[in-house]
Amino acid sequence: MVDENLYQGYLKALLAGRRSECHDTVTGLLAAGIGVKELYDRLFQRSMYRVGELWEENQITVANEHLATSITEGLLNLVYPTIFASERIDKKAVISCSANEFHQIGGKMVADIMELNGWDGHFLGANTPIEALLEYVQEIRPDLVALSLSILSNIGNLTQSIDAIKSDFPSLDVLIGGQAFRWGGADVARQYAGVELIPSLDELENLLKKI
Ligand code: B12
Repeated sequence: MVDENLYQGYLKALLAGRRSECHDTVTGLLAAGIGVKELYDRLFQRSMYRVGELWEENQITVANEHLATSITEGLLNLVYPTIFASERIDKKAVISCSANEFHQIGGKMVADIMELNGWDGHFLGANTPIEALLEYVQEIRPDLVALSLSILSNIGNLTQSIDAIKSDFPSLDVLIGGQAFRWGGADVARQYAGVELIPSLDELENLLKKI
């Protein structure tokens, strides 16, 4: 459904800040029945990864990147009617980025996939201090916690969060994921019982279907 032509047109509009054109593309895809994961992976993730490359190569400015990020974050909410229409299954997850982790779009997508599968996805967003995360887990008592990591150098903050969760809530399952693991860190999951590294939204959905 997201063919090359559509993707290239969308990317152009995103980089030029043509918000209404991006909006129309996404509403058109949703009206045509695109799946949430396909929309996320093939349009939003692909275009934001491209934004990152262009930014790294100094072909676009920080302002262009911020604009593309802000447009994408707004468009994510267009899936609300779809994800909240799923039948609820009385399960809760807390999803968060580690302390000092400001990349929040991937974590938001994880929360949305949980909602799509009937879970309540409590998404805390970027840069959540460990104490605040623990307090919220204590209050909500979720069935699992999912943590998102984009910058590998932040892995110390992630392991501190896992240590703290496992110390206060030893039987609580923790999922970890995010693009940081493209560069390393996969051994973290093996150091703990009940911590699993999930490489994609597809794998996440497979796992949710088994719980
Ligand atoms: C937007 C952006 C920012 C924004 C983020 C704002 C926001 N509201 O989120 C801001 C401006 C804050 C930012 C800052 C920085 N950024 Co930045 N950023 C990006 C950019 C362009 C897009 C991020 C994004 O939304 N991607 C799209 C999402 C959908 O992809 P995703 O996060 O990978 O998520 C997917 C999967 O990983 C998965 N997933 C994610 N989390 C989880 C969790 C679980 C449990 C599961 C199952 C799955 C899962 O689900 C998603 C869907 O498949 C990326 C480029 C890129 N490659 O992504 C650079 C990028 C991540 N940033 C980078 C860098 C270097 C930085 C800075 C250090 C720059 C600086 N010098 O200040 C800072 C660090 C700030 C910090 N401490 O966090 C580098 C990282 C390189 C590296 N090797 O670590 C990248 C790759 C850019 C680049 N090419 O150089 N950034």
